[in-house]
Amino acid sequence: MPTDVVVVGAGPAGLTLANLLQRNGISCVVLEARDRSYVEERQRAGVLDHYGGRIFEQAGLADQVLAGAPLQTYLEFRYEGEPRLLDVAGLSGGRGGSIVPQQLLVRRLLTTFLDGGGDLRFNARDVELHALETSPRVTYGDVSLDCSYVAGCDGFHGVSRRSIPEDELTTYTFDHGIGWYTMLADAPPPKYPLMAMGRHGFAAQFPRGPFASRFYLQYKPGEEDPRTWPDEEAWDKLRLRLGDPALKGGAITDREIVEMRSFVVEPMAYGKLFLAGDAAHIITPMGAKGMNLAIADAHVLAGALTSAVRGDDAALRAYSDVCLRRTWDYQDFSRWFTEMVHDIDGDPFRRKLARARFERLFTNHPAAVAFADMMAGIELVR
Ligand code: RFL
Repeated sequence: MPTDVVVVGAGPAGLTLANLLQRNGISCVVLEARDRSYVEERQRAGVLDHYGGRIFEQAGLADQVLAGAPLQTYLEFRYEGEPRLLDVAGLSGGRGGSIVPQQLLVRRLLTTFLDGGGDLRFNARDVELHALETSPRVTYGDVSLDCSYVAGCDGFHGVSRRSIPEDELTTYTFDHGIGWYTMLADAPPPKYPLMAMGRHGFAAQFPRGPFASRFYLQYKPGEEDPRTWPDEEAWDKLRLRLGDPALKGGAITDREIVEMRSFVVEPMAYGKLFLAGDAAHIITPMGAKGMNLAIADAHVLAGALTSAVRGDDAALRAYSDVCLRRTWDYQDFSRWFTEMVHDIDGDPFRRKLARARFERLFTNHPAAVAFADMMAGIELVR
């Protein structure tokens, strides 16, 4: 039996889409290259923005997805160790985000989809997409699936974007010249997400459950290699940059190097293939928009596919333009935020600009409201 939609990838984009399609009565099969435990345990983002939360609420999935999630109220900044609290929820008229670690969101969406009778196939290796311009077919191993549409939700390294002829796409990339060394550690979480800046560089500490924190340290790619830093050196850097000499080092359970790059591909569609999430764009983690953008794409795509299956493909034709608007708004916000909190090349002029930008958040109400509005997420009615 042909299915309406084959969804490639079971990350935040693919699982949001699959659940929304299921709710709308549209048949779909989800193909995931990895096994269930890998997908459920991959730690990345930590905050579902207000708009993302509303998507699940409107779909009647709030209980399944948001249950018990603490609200994000304040952000704490420290400039050269000096603390400042920004009431992001208050400034956005109560539109704070929720603390939902990505692996918890994925686990909950997976369970909801499967409990609803969803068809999700793990370990689907070597997925290939065929006849995307006419009658799409998706194959893996010796399985072949006919479908009306394919949703490419398989992340930056997936097969979907690569299945589009290169000359059909325009690619935009930007290297921010900033590296992050991140460590997940058994260390009491801060009361609020904490970001520190100053002449020693950026550092951050974000809550990851009741007993753990994820720490971030800026480094200069090509000049420094944090993998050579002994743990005590990393803890010392954190104490200095966070202005917290009493910070206790705990067991480090995960380390990662992230070089900040941005990427956008246009259009986010080719024939009957539609890209969503990291398959179409990568954004720096500043502003916490990557996962939220993936969910927002999936929301728009679910509505458009549902209408198309029912005979009206106008929204599907507009899908790429609609999602790219938000993508570029978030890229702009993320770059703006990145420049504000990082010490870029030790450049004194940039330091002054970053300081002015930061101070404006605490002295100019419209500027603070604009910041909080982007943190809450953009509702796309324009
Ligand atoms: P994902 O999560 O990469 O999921 C893609 C899924 O597709 C599968 N796959 C395939 N399946 C079948 N066939 C193939 N050929 C396949 N190739 C891949 C993969 O196994 C996977 O299960 O993409 P998606 O759904 O678009 O979601 C995007 C988000 O994961 C991503 O934007 C965020 O994690 C980015 N991000 C953050 N976002 C935030 O909103 N807030 C944050 O605080 C935040 N912090 C982060 C981050 C990303 C990070 N890294 C590691 C890139 C922190 C880090 C360190």
